[in-house]
Amino acid sequence: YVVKDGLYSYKYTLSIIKRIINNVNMKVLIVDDSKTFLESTKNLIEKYRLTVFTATNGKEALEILENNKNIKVILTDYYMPIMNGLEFVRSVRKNYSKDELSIIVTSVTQEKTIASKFLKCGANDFLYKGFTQEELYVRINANIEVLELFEELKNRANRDFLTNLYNRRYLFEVGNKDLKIANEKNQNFFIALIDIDKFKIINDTYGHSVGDIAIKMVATFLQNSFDDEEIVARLGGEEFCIVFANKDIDKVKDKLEELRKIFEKNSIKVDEHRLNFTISIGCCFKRFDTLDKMIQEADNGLYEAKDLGRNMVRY
Ligand code: GH3
Ligand code: MG
Ligand code: MG
Ligand code: MG
Repeated sequence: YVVKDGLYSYKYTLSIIKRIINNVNMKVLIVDDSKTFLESTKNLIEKYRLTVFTATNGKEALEILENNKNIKVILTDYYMPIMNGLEFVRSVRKNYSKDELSIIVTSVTQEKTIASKFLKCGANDFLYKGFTQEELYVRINANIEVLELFEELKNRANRDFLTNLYNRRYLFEVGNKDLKIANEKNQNFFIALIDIDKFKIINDTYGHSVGDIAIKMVATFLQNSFDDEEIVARLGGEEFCIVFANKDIDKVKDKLEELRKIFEKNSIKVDEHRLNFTISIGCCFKRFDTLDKMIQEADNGLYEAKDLGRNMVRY
């Protein structure tokens, strides 16, 4: 697609191919009062395998933005009816920050100060109309690259290095926000702490690196056992926390019991070793004002489970 109309370095070509494969979900919104510009630019960008939305004015564009997830790049005109490009960019930036959405401005204007005006009010890039196909591609590509770097950075801050589950930092930040909402709306909010039983024996018997693989496998299993609505986090060591917002209490209890049984009945295979271990779960089904207090409460349940012989769910 893109690669054939110019000479690109190997690395750049690879990054484009990767993007074409990965970013089927990435969407571009073009805002311009010229229907011919919209049509021709849409065609160009679609060759790049990005989904394109078009709007003929800022108001329409804001509506499209609100109703569609994953719009990552906006290409906007300056002179337009209803609201001009500057007003449009300011409105967009009220709700969408630069780490989630890039704005590229295109205009025929020859005003020397216009690019800086746009950049100051929240645009990322400025292109004079009459740009070549290649320049458009390269600019969009560069802007998407920056968004991907932000994404990578957020992942590194929010995810646990060993398991790629959410880490403690993310759990407390997002969990407390969700808990606040649940308290305001008087909705169910539960947490479960899961700790592997006698994990030290696994480390002592098979070595720390086998232990690490086991922790990773448990993490992946837990992640796949819940849907996107639950927060599945690694609290540390071989201890995990699940947050259930607005869920039915009986269904959660059944689910946790089911999980306990799965570990009881199955073993994990690491290299030539078969590891047999169980898990203990402590829960908190009562809302407190902070996640910290809920975790303490669940930890009491976990302690009881360990005390009473492990391999059980306590609330
Ligand atoms: P209990 O049933 O009481 O939970 O016994 P336990 O042996 O699992 O004890 P505890 O939960 O207190 O300790 C967990 C052990 O897990 C301690 C440590 O050796 C090991 N551990 C903690 N983090 C890691 C890790 O990242 N990798 C590996 N391989 N082991 C870890
Ligand atoms: Mg115009
Ligand atoms: Mg343990
Ligand atoms: Mg532990």
